[in-house]
Amino acid sequence: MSPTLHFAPHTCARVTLTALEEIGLPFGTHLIAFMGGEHRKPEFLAINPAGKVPALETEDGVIVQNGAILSYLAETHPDAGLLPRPQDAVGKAAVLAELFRISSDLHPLVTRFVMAVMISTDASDAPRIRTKAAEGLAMQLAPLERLLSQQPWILGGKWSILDAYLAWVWFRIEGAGLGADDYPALANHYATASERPSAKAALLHEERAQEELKARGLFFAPPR
Ligand SMILES: N[C@@H](CCC(=O)N[C@@H](CS)C(=O)NCC(=O)O)C(=O)O
Repeated sequence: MSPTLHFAPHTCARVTLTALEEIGLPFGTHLIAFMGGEHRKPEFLAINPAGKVPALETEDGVIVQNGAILSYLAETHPDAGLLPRPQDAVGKAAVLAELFRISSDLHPLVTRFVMAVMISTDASDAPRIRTKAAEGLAMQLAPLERLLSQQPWILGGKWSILDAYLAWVWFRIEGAGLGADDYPALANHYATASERPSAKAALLHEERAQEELKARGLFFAPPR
């Protein structure tokens, strides 16, 4: 059975799309139209009760959470080179630390920075939420900027799916107005990561999805 990815364009599901493209085996996609409220409909909640993409249906069941999906795919496709697989506890922890740095520290800040209106019931709070998120981002991005000015990829000399995750983070925050001037290494990392064939293929899935959304009158271009 080929896996099926439930996804929406511009979202963090892009990271899983990139991972599946990197593996290179057939997979299906199912577009979740946020503007149509499909992420809150019973059909999708039966797949992911949290109402979030990505959700990957596999022969082993449904896997949710980017970090878990990426670990699962790296484990089940060891030759795809998604993540290194050190055998020692410290090595494993080091890879997990980078994964959690992006998924637990950076990713929630992206939501606050890009879509501050989703964080409070009072829309007038949005500028303060965004300012605070920008502070948090500056704190989190500084060490990554230093790291990537010394090495091409997060884990050293070799690309990993963590680079695709960071590239998505950059895509969202830079598109939503975070100034790139202080982050030349991050901007360069994004440009290089975007050249990878799997990254281009993931964007093609998104483009097709956007066309479908337009045809259904459900197109939405969020602040990236
Ligand atoms: N921690 C989750 C976050 C997933 C997430 O927040 N997905 C967003 C798109 S980037 C979503 O589906 N949002 C819809 C919602 O929360 O209602 C993961 O890494 O998979």
